[in-house]
Amino acid sequence: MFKSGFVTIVGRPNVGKSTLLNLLMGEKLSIVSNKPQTTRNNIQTILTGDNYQIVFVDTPGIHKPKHKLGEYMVDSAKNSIKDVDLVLFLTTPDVEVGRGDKFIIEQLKQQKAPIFFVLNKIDENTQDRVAKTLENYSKEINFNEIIPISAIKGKNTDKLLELMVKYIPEGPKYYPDDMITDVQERFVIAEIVREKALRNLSQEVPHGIAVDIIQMKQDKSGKYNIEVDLICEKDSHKGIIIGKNGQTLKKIGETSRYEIERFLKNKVNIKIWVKVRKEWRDNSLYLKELGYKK
Ligand SMILES: Nc1nc2c(ncn2[C@@H]2O[C@H](COP(=O)(O)OP(=O)(O)OP(=O)(O)O)[C@@H](O)[C@H]2O)c(=O)[nH]1
Ligand SMILES: [Mg+2]
Repeated sequence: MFKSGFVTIVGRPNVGKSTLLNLLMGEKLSIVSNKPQTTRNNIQTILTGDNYQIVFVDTPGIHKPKHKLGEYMVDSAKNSIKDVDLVLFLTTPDVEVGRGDKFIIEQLKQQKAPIFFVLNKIDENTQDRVAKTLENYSKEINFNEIIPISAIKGKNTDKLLELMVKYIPEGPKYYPDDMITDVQERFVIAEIVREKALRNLSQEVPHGIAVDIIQMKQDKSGKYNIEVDLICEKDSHKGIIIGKNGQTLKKIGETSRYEIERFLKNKVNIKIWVKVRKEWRDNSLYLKELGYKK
């Protein structure tokens, strides 16, 4: 019997949704950083086994939006729980159920699919804390399964996969075996640059950053010439991104190039232009242009 289904991963920002997705896929497809609100779009990936195919949806962290971009992100995540076969609700050991998670649980109560309570980051928490969190969350809603994991260490994630296969229905293979994602090459490249920017910048700047690919050409030798706009919100941020003697921008460029080369399996030349667009996160037209569509 072949089984297939859509499985969405939801939770607050920074709980490790994208880390878990990458681990399950065995490949990095969704960017990860230690800053909340890293993922901005629903990212669909496809895991095909001998007797199953799971279509995962990684989603932006659900939070209280402060601008139109945030609204788009939260709407994307909320919409992902409609019409799926299984929901993975991810959180971390916090003992008390916070307001953010209470809000998500309210959303989960309004849908019919089975829900797994996946408690991540058990590697950095005591057993006692894990146990108390499990107990408190279980009072809020009836979960079909409760699975403590560490996405970074790959702890208990085999068990999680096994349970997912158990819960998804009998169904067809939706996608060919070799297809692992529905996102475009250009999207992956823009995301890699955004990740490197997030990782090389301090707290204040990253949230207001976007990446727009303005050119991508391959020469005869196969080498890619890529030009991107790195968009920020303030002149002062532009200075921070460029850094002293251009050091920060150089580092963003080098680390991006390295990873894009691995992704494209070809040599890459990358030019990054830093641009300021005041309050772009509240500009509908501009959000559309960047692919954050309503
Ligand atoms: N210690 C520990 N850290 C983890 C684990 N899983 C993820 N992290 C870290 O948590 C941070 C956030 O991880 P992400 O995967 O980007 O989290 P996310 O839920 O996708 O975040 P958003 O996209 O912002 O909603 C990163 O610094 C990860 O390295 C884990 O199992 N243990
Ligand atoms: Mg993420």
